[in-house]
Amino acid sequence: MFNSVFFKELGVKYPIIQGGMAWVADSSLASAVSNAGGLGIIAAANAPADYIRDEIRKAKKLTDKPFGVNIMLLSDNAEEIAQLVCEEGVKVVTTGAGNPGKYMELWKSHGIKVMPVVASVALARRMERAGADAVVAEGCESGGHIGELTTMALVPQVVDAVSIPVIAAGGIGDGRGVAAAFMLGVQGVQVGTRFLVATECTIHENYKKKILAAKDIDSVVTGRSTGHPIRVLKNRLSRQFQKLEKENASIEDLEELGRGCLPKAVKEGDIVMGSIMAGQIAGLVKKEQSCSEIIEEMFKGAEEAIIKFR
Ligand code: TUI
Repeated sequence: MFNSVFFKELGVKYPIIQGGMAWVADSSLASAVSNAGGLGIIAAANAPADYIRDEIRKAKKLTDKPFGVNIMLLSDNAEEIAQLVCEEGVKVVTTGAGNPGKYMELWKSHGIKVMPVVASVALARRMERAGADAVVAEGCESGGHIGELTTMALVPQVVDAVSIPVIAAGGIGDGRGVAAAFMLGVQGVQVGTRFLVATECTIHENYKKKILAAKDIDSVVTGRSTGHPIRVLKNRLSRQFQKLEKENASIEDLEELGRGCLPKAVKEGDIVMGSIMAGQIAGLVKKEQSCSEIIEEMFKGAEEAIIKFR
């Protein structure tokens, strides 16, 4: 039912992209998603170029299907990673937390399919003009760095504003979410939070347990005052962050508190003072499953949701 021309041309069976989750989305997760018929993504985040090169090479050994790399544009080495994906023959690039305009020509000249993540109509339009192959319209239900608009409000406005394919992200965790997103006019979905608990996701067990135990209202947005709003699950760190923001702490002090907190949660399993980035849909995620089970279940559920209303 969900036959997307765009994904078919990419050689991807199901129109689903795995979110480029910083410190989480490695070659294990990306290759598992690609092998399951989705589009797996390795997140470059703030990692050194040599590490990303190794992850790309590992993924090539683990899957013969296409996969992509997410470039986090706030990173100091974004430029280096932008070059690296060309050298390594990566097929797809997604970007986050900024405007990738200055790299577009380079990527297009290497035949890379480029899908910037956008949080506004204005950036979607600019990306289309710059030659993007698709845009991922990401609502603020998402985990991590977010924009202002919800998925329900952002996605149809982006769909109306551009002629390239649009992929919906933010708050999509099961078949009903996939079906709803398609009703808004998209050609695919991007899913992050549900893949956090995939068996092939290598994050610390404590992080997975926190996602599985999360309720609907357990996430909060911190960092609005720094200009980098981040959605995380509530814990002692998020409460300290909120307290400092209320006291009008300086950006330097807030950045100091947040530094290194994501790997602390992802790698060390410190769920008290680590940053547990997750979307609002975490409350819906109730069991650990393989990437294949997650994807098959989501598309079967989407078909059922649509058939119900025929
Ligand atoms: O990028 C994300 N999500 C992320 S990146 C990340 S790592 C990080 N760690 C610490 C501080 C900041 C980031 C964790 N989660 N999602 C894609 C996304 N991009 N969401 C929103 C945006 C966005 C927002 C504003 C993209 C562009 C933009 O404005 C750019 C412009 O020039 O208009």
